[in-house]
Amino acid sequence: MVSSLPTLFTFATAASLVIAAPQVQQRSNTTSTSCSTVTQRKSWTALTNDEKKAYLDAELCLMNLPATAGFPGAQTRWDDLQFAHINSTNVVHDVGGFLPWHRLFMYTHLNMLQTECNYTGVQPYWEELLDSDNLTASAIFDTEYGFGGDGNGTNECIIDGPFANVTLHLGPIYEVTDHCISRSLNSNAIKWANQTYLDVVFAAQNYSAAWPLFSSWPHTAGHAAISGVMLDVTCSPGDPIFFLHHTNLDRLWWEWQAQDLPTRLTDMTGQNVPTAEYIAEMGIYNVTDSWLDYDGDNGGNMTTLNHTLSVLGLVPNATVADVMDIQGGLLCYEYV
Ligand SMILES: *[C@@H]1O[C@H](CO)[C@@H](O)[C@H](O)[C@H]1NC(C)=O
Ligand SMILES: *[C@@H]1O[C@H](CO)[C@@H](O)[C@H](O)[C@H]1NC(C)=O
Ligand SMILES: *[C@@H]1O[C@H](CO)[C@@H](O)[C@H](O)[C@H]1NC(C)=O
Ligand SMILES: *[C@@H]1O[C@H](CO)[C@@H](O)[C@H](O)[C@H]1NC(C)=O
Ligand SMILES: *[C@@H]1O[C@H](CO)[C@@H](O)[C@H](O)[C@H]1NC(C)=O
Ligand SMILES: *[C@@H]1O[C@H](CO)[C@@H](O)[C@H](O)[C@H]1NC(C)=O
Ligand SMILES: *[C@@H]1O[C@H](CO)[C@@H](O)[C@H](O)[C@H]1NC(C)=O
Ligand SMILES: *[C@@H]1O[C@H](CO)[C@@H](O)[C@H](O)[C@H]1NC(C)=O
Ligand SMILES: *[C@@H]1O[C@H](CO)[C@@H](O)[C@H](O)[C@H]1NC(C)=O
Ligand SMILES: *[C@@H]1O[C@H](CO)[C@@H](O)[C@H](O)[C@H]1NC(C)=O
Ligand SMILES: *[C@@H]1O[C@H](CO)[C@@H](O)[C@H](O)[C@H]1NC(C)=O
Ligand SMILES: *[C@@H]1O[C@H](CO)[C@@H](O)[C@H](O)[C@H]1NC(C)=O
Ligand SMILES: [Cu+2]
Repeated sequence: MVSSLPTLFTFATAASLVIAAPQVQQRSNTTSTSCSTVTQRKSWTALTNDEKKAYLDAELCLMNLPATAGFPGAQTRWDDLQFAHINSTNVVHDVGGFLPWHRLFMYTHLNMLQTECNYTGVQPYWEELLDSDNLTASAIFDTEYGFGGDGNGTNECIIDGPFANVTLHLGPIYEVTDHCISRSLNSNAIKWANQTYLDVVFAAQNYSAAWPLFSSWPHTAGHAAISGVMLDVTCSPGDPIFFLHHTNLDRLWWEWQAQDLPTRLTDMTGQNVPTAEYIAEMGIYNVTDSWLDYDGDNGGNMTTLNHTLSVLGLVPNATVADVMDIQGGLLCYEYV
């Protein structure tokens, strides 16, 4: 019934398909003490052309601002942002902190757009479910009000849209090289974002069961469907579609949390180091003891609410507890 998974980004399969209709509860407002101005996050297709243009221009702005963080090889603020992901890859994938860290990373990216590029619009997401039957028809590939289309030619560089001539400086994996944004659209891979797989994810009754499913299916879907830079486990944030994809994944995690908020605002677990198989398959670095000393899990090998989330200072360190509620102390947004 469900197809096998590609190697990259995957490490778990569901034993069985259990179909359940997601039912999102109204959230209680009692936990949100310091969230007063709730900003909206919207589907790309819900933005006006002017709003789309403002977002695309803000991304280009980050790509043109000079690097300031001192990260090796980084030349632009876009590189700085990408480096935070590259350097964290081996502690934020194949681990329980995968979803919380990427939630903080989405916050970091939007914060940079707002504070450094004067962006005042919303964070959009790519509603992949709606494109799961016809990838190439997606509005995100529009050449004027989107991210441009497929790669073309030997290096699969994109050749149209606002990012056609962008030079990335980091990647592949840990290398430092100049290269284009590449893509190689895969209409089969986007099917992992379809309702069949979402039903399995949403049937999971706890975070322990849910996070590997989120990672395997809706997560792999967008990465493998775009492919090229997006399929590079460390460097995928080089393609701006990454942020629409991961905001969508964040939305799905939130909808899952919202099915049982009293429990799921604090439901956290999962290994805090990737499996040796994952590290070997991805070709990423082993996790060092110095990081384990700092991870906040109190010497244990499982992710706790006290687990440290770091984007290397692009925003201050946070804990998993800080990002469990999208309308908690640090975060203040809703999905519409
Ligand atoms: C928050 O909840 C309280 C009771 O639980 C309710 O009286 C109040 O109207 C709610 N406020 C908002 C803004 O929804
Ligand atoms: C992170 O970057 C530093 C250089 O700033 C490097 O020494 C270290 O090996 C990197 N770690 C990982 C896990 O990529
Ligand atoms: C943002 O706005 C400020 C104040 O108007 C301006 O000085 C700055 O150049 C703007 N930044 C960008 C990247 O446009
Ligand atoms: C996908 O959408 C495109 C553009 O709207 C259309 O030309 C094509 O026939 C569609 N393909 C399928 C399989 O529905
Ligand atoms: C690549 O670009 C050439 C020239 O613009 C075009 O003729 C060709 O159809 C493109 N191929 C793909 C796969 O998009
Ligand atoms: C990219 O470069 C080509 C060739 O110089 C040019 O025709 C095109 O307008 C450029 N596109 C963008 C978005 O800058
Ligand atoms: C989702 O995609 C799988 C193939 O990966 C297919 O078997 C299944 O029928 C699709 N589900 C829906 C609802 O289209
Ligand atoms: C989590 O839920 C799954 C079913 O989704 C169940 O099999 C498993 O025992 C539960 N694990 C814990 C730790 O509660
Ligand atoms: C964590 O440590 C416990 C106790 O040593 C062990 O039983 C368990 O398998 C470990 N879990 C992982 C994911 O390494
Ligand atoms: C990671 O550690 C394992 C053994 O613990 C070793 O076999 C492997 O070569 C190491 N990988 C890297 C990339 O250092
Ligand atoms: C929480 O993490 C910090 C380091 O980030 C550590 O010093 C502290 O002991 C941890 N607290 C608990 C209760 O594990
Ligand atoms: C943030 O956390 C990282 C570990 O993830 C640690 O190396 C770093 O020192 C922390 N930064 C601050 C300012 O505490
Ligand atoms: Cu990632």
